[in-house]
Amino acid sequence: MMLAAGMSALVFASACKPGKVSQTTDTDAAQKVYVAPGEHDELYMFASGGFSGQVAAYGIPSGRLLKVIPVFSQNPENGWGYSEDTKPMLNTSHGFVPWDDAHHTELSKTNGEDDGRWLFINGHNTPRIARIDLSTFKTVEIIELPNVGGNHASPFCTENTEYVVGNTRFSVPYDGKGDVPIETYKENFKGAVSFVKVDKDNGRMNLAFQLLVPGFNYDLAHAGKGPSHDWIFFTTYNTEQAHTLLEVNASQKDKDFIMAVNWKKAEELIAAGKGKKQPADYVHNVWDEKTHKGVSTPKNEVITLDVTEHPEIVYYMPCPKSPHGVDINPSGEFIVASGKLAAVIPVFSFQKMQDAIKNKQFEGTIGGNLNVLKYDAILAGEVQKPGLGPLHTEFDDKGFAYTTMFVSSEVVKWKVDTREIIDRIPVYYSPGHLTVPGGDSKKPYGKYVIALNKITKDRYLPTGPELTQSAQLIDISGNKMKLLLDFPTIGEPHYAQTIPAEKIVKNQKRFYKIEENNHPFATKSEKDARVVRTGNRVDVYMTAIRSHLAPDNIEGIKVGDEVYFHVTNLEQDWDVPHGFAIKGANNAELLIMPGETTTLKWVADRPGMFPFYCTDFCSALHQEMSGYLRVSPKNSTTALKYSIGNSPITH
Ligand code: RUQ
Ligand code: CUA
Repeated sequence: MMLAAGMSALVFASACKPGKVSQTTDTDAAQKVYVAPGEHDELYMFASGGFSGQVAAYGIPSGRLLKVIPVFSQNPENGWGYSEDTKPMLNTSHGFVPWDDAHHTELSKTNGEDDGRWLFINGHNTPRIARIDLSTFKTVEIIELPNVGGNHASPFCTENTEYVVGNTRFSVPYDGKGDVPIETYKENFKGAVSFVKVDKDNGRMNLAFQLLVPGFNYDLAHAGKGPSHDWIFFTTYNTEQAHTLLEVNASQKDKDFIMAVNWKKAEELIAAGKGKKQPADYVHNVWDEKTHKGVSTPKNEVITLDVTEHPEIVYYMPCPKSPHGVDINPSGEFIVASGKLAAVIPVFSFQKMQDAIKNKQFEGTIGGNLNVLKYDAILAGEVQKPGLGPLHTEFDDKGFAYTTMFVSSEVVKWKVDTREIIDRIPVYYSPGHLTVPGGDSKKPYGKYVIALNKITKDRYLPTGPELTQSAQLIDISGNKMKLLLDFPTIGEPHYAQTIPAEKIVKNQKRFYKIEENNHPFATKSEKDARVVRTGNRVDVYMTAIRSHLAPDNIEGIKVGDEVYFHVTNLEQDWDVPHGFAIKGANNAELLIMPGETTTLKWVADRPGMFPFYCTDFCSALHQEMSGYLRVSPKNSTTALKYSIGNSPITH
């Protein structure tokens, strides 16, 4: 019955679209979000694009979109996933996968604080974790995760980014064991928690080990900090272990669990050789900033540890009902779970949880021998009547928590110590995640909360059957929350993290040093520009500098030739990319950063004259930055020839 009520409330929220709702906006809201021309925003917000597979960077408080960073997607704007150099970044054990469902952005942390070095994001559908370098705003690494179906509880990092962690949303039989009847779910389907080690100097990721865990749906995660440093917490749902009509069958029980994992102990067990090597196919793609190329390396083994053999590293904390988000407050003492079908927000005490483990206050077991802690023994208190459909919580610098209510469309402010509700504000509509700057860290910056709304209905000009999704900026500097601004977002922002701009700005890379360019086809000076034929492969070593491409006349290309344009941007100055495009190119253009070399493959498909040109308006003579390539029939005797100006290029 409880279930039916919860379900219909969820359905109601998205089916019934109310008209204009009266609202209060702060009277000087415009001033608070106005960033005068030439001025910079105070914060960056990095939001996932959901099914766009991308990340978008916005300035806050203005809400201005600064950049879209392709991650698991191809992007014609800069050739990501189209150029020969970037294609390996989208390689997987399933081949080239140029799309994913990217949910959770996670800033790297040092001592529990956002350090502005890297941004991690999950690929949910074809399980992967990506790392973006925030000095270049570029995806520099993607690692695939084996044994996982739906990498949703991911990527969350431990207090010093020792690991980024991911867990499976859809439990599955482990790789290679999947050809079994679906109705054998209970015996054959399992979860796997991936611990990806992050090198503290260069960020390099490495799948260190996987914990094999019971076959539930693992939804979200957050690592502890301070006293809870050694632990990471995952929400579960479908602990009923249903495999069909989950909408009903996965909501039978009054309580699901938070799975608490002592990752420090797990790490020790692995170091002591307790793990088992298992065959597993996955790939690891790394961008090399010196060669300006991605390299994809297949892997075939993972170290696993079955937690049922080491029950001291995993405890289950009962939690009402189908919890979604799990969030740890800045001090690391309180663990907040948001049961999307629950009427309260339970707040657990880490200290009480440790005591309960010591005093063996258990109320059952899972998987034979994993202990379930007693709810009452570990609870600090409940936030009563918070609203409908609590999903996610973030924290400010003053001891308050902010929770989104998906069904009742509001953000609720409550006091962490006392669980008392302080304020609530409607948002339009159905918020999923929210972000407070530094809001999942040890030292929140506070000042704003940004609600990420799933449904906007009447808030914006219509755009066909699909309306934009949006963010709402709310001032939390006072006692009462005040709505300041609506701004549309790209794709579906699931999670976003927000960080003071100064932490990012100081690390910005302005250009790549040409003398450090180790691209195998780099051309470091115009006099080295050339065209080399090897059978039907033609390599064009081309340079770009304001305002010409060299060579700019090429003849002797024949139908069927595979032509590789390796374009080196010789500029050594900030913000002077050049572009490259040629007629009939069936991938994309290139956008080449200063000092970088990038390769475009193009096949000559017919005789004729093919103009090529720079696609980025780089100078007053940008329109002059162009050339011609002549294609002759396959059997023609046209000699290979290339030049710029009146004389051929000589070496
Ligand atoms: S999840 S709200 Cu990945 Cu909460 Cu989207
Ligand atoms: Cu180079 Cu336009």
